Amino acid sequence: MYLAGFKRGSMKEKGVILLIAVLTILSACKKDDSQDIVIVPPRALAEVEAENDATIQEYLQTHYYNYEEFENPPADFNYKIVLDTISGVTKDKIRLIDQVSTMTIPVSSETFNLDDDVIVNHKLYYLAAREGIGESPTVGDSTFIAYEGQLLSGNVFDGNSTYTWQYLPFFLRGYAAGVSNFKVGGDIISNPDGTVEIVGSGIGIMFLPSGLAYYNNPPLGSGISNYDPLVFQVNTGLFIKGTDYDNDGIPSILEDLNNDGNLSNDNTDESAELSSGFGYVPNHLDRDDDQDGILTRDEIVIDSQGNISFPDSDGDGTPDYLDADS
Ligand SMILES: [Ca+2]
Ligand SMILES: [Ca+2]
Ligand SMILES: [Ca+2]
Ligand SMILES: [Ca+2]
Repeated sequence: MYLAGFKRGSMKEKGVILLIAVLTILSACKKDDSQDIVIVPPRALAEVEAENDATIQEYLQTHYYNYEEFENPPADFNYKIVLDTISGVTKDKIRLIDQVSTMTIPVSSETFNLDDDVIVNHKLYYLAAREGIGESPTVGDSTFIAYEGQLLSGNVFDGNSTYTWQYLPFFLRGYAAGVSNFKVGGDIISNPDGTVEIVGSGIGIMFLPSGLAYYNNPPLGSGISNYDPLVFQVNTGLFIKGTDYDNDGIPSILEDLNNDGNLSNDNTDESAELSSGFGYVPNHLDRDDDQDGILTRDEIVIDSQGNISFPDSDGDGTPDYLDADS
């Protein structure tokens, strides 16, 4: 699975994360050993974004999907979104560009180690072919989902047709954002062959510019080239509302302190972690968010209704769980 940077599992120790970071660095080094090292700096974010957006728009203007099958499903319909070119006999089909919704996501050039320090708005295009009957996950939730990733050329590079749990912050930023637009289903039906179906699950598709995907660093051997826009089709089955991945009492989405939809850039104790050799553990994975030796769970109050409050003992405006000196 190329999508995953991490696998779901118990990731309670900071050491595990550090180990993953080390392994990632090791594998990055290995890649370079086998060839002459030519370091090509990433292209400017604004330039790539404009180019990707034009490419995606052109695709959306010239393609349609099998919306008629979704409107009047044949008995044996598999509820897969099929994309095709508009031409000849299909010239009257409704273009994707007239059916998609968009969301705008600011991306910092820092994300790709560019030092021009700019924020570039990226457009993500999405469409629900079948609206789910449930609620929508946030970008901080675990979702039970089936997906398929393809390039605009139609080449499929990744996918899983059965539902698996994905903790969205571990996946591509654009993918998590796209999924958060879709609704999940309801009851679970177990099939004799061990697979499950979710009644009324959501079925949707999204088109991501590379700045919300792999940019200049696609997985080796994936068939994805640098700066390729990606298309993901998803079937959203279930999600865990208020997922609290580090189990510190605070739902992951509330650990996105700067509220930018990216959970990996909120790390209250970053300087303490780096100086103590712990590595970088963002708040949504950190059980002691201020590194003061008192677990976050013991620095917040959760009442019998599940409401969370954040005491600020020294009244300095920083709640105790984010305050290393109180
Ligand atoms: Ca954030
Ligand atoms: Ca931390
Ligand atoms: Ca935390
Ligand atoms: Ca504290």
